[in-house]
Amino acid sequence: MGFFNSSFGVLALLLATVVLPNASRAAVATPPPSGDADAAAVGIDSTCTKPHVRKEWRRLTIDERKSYIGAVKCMMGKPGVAPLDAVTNRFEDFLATHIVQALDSHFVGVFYPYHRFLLSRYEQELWECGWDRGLGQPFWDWTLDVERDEDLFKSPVFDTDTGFGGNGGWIGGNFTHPAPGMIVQPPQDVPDRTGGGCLQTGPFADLTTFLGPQNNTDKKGRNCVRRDMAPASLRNMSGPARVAEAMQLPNYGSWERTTDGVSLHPGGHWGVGGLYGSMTDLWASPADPVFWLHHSNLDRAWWSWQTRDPAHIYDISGPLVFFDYSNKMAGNLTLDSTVWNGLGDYRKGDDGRKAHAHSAGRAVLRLR
Ligand SMILES: [Cu+2]
Repeated sequence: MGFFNSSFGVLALLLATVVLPNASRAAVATPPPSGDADAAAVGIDSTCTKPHVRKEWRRLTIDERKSYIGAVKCMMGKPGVAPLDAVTNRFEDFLATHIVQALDSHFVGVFYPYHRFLLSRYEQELWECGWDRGLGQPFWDWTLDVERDEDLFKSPVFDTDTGFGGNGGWIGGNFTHPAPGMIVQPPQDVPDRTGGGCLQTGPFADLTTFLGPQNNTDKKGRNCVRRDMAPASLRNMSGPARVAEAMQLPNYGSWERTTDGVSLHPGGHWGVGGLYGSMTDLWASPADPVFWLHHSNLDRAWWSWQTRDPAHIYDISGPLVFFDYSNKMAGNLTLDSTVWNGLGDYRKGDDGRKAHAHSAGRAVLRLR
């Protein structure tokens, strides 16, 4: 089955549908006749002869893994451009963007295109920081780490030397009775959680930020990145059975609603973030660098679903307003909708251009 075996070598499609409809449609050929071949083979963008190859983390060489981690650290050492005191580096520009736009980009139709675009911008920053331009943003295939509970803790993705470090230390409490001072992130309990403390191991041990928790963008105290791994949650929401089911969903509307809210997307977030962890934070989850591997796999899943059926390639729908799946408050996303990443606020009616003005011509993530 192609979803697991294909290398997902493709950014060709990246901006092909919703993200930059006018600029890219000219380069877009007829949708592919069938199957899950890669973009070059199906003629999505015939101008892309050397697609960047996104690989599963454990398919990278050890040197490549270290190089990727070095590129993330490089971003953490570069000045940020977001006009917020709490942003102290380039890595945090992306975190700030995700916080400010969280309620415009989750449980809405634009969820997938928004994150595809953000991921692409992050990927370009990695290249600026020395990451191999032949390689794209690596992904974490959740299905490789769910057979037994211990698989998650032993995953090369969470290696303390050549991965993103392990779990946080144990902190008690539950959804209704959290430990003093702890913020519960998901809307329900996560009984299989195993940690909750600050990230203590690996290349990002003791990582902190002023941004978050949740929608905080003020420069108050620093918070640590927390992990609260929940192996059963990962298995139940993002395991092979859920992926197989998701691939059968008939249209973008059902794909988006199911995988964004119920299965694949929350699975990867809760599997690492549990009850207290950063990854379960709807706003500030990109504080944990492993966010980008999770979302790269989610983007790969979307691509796999898109290329399964010619009718899927340009299929787009879903609410314009947070969780408005019955379209009571606003309409549906279309291929002509604008997608942008920046610090402007969709909810105040800012369009992409105003977002640029809003951040004084220094949009955190510029449309190109
Ligand atoms: Cu997100």
